[in-house]
Amino acid sequence: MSRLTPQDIEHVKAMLKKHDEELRAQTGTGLLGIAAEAAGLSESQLAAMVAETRIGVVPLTTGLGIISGFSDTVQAILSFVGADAFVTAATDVAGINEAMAAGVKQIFMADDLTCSLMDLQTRCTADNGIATGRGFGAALALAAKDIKGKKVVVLGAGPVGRSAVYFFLSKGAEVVLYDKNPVCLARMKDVPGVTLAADGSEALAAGNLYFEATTARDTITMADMSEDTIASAPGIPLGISDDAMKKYGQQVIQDPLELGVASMLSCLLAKAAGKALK
Ligand code: 2YJ
Repeated sequence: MSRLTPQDIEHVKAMLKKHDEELRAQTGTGLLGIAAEAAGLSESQLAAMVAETRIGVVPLTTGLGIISGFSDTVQAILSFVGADAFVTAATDVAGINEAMAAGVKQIFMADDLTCSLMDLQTRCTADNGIATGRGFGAALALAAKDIKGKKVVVLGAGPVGRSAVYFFLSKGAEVVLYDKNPVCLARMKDVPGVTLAADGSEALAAGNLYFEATTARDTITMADMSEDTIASAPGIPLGISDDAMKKYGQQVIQDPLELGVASMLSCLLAKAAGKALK
């Protein structure tokens, strides 16, 4: 699992509107619409739910400590999609107390292992890894118009990759999966609709819809891309090589935090409303 650096997220706040427009050009809908798709909601259903939120974002100093700009950026993303969100002045337990005193309905917190959005009334939670898989999966499905019956190549069988695999299967796609860790890969061997590849090249040769959820660089290079390729790439650092990005960047859906946080919100609100995520 990668830890975000302040550099990864320094431009996110200022570029939210532009990123939303880029996503719209790539997928036909913006951050809110993609998040809605990730949670099986319509955009208007999600907008109505989001309008009822009151979210405290609590910075945590534990472990490796505060990531400069992290909580502010999370708050900006939540506000951008219509939520009522604020960052507590205090950190850690005092921050939770502050949020409770302010009457929050949801709390967002992240330490070195877990990034979670919690609903206080229903006790539902949304995990960043699972939501990120669904958010970037939804973006790829929307960009490809319909993925039913199509092959989707997934690189990386960690929490994000696995969540995307189940999302793609729920949409009727076939999945070709590769992870360099044989133990992670073997865990998925009996999942119907999933074919395990022997290596990255074999996986990438199987289709032109890519989901890159590894923590390695250059897993997808120029030779793997063409005019027909669409890649959704939540992995940090970005797995698409620099030259491939230069030529095919418009076909790559990518951001460090926006789709993940927006999808945490949609997945949480869907679960809190009693909707099972397929
Ligand atoms: O509050 C803060 O500023 C920090 N405690 C934020 C830490 C953010 N955590 C991470 O980046 C971890 N790698 C966990 C992310 C889980 C993603 N699935």
